[in-house]
Amino acid sequence: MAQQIHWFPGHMNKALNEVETKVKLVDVVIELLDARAPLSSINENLEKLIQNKKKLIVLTKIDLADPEATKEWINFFKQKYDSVLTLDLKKSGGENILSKAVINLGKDKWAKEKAKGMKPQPIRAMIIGIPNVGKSSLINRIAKRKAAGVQNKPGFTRGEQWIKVNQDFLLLDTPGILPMSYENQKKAANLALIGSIREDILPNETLGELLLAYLRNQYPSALFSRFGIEAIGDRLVVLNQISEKRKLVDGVGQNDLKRSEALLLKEFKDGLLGQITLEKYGT
Ligand SMILES: Nc1nc2c(ncn2[C@@H]2O[C@H](COP(=O)(O)OP(=O)(O)OP(=O)(O)O)[C@@H](O)[C@H]2O)c(=O)[nH]1
Ligand SMILES: [Mg+2]
Repeated sequence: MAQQIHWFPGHMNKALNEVETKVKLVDVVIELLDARAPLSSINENLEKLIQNKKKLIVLTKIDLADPEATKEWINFFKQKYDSVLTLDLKKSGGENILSKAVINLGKDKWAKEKAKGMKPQPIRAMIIGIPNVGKSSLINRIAKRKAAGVQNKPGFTRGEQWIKVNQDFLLLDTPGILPMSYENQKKAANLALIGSIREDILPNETLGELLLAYLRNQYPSALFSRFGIEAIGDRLVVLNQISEKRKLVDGVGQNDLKRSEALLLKEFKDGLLGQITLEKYGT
């Protein structure tokens, strides 16, 4: 790759410390992963911080992901984590499923409290995830429905706001944001393609090249149907066809392949190429 991606350990440590402080307040950590690139959107450093917490994995943006690939990811994560579910945050209705899953994970805690003769306390949870994965959308959905329940609970760290989802479930109203480490170039590229890290961190040309190579290999039908391409040849053949179909020419009337590549990237990001998953289980 033409350009190395740099990341900043100091920045990462600061963010992890912040998350670590918040994690201490909760029983359940809800980690959001983008269904289009779930492994790339996992933060491995986080695992160390939340060892003794229950973890609920939520795959977001399933409306944009390949449904077959999502099924396989669900099976994979079920073996690894306490609980897994998918949410399309563009639609309502997922909130109850989330609430049930969180309460289920808190049952051990209730058993312990009962054994000590205590009244079972609500399960406290927080949402974490990389930029753009849907943290605020999920919190807003829950908070809007429960606007009256947003409150400052005494006994918790001052300044922390809790959303009373129901009598058994309190959600911290600020999510933990995890910056990514860019050590792994493939992961960084996936994160740029799903909009979680800035595109200019990678040379645009490289991103476009990676996307096109992947689509030619895994989703040729998306290229056929979106751009009316007749044959999937090599990269230049495809870019030339996109230029022709979309009438992208430069000043001297030649096919503008750079603009074709930029268009491909943009339309992928806007979900116009259909449901596409960038990393498949087992590959
Ligand atoms: N198609 C689709 N878009 C979604 C979904 N969830 C969130 N989005 C969109 O993704 C973008 C980011 O969502 P946010 O909820 O702001 O994500 P966030 O994790 O809070 O992002 P940061 O605050 O930047 O870390 C928004 O444009 C949302 O509308 C989903 O399930 N499907
Ligand atoms: Mg947000």
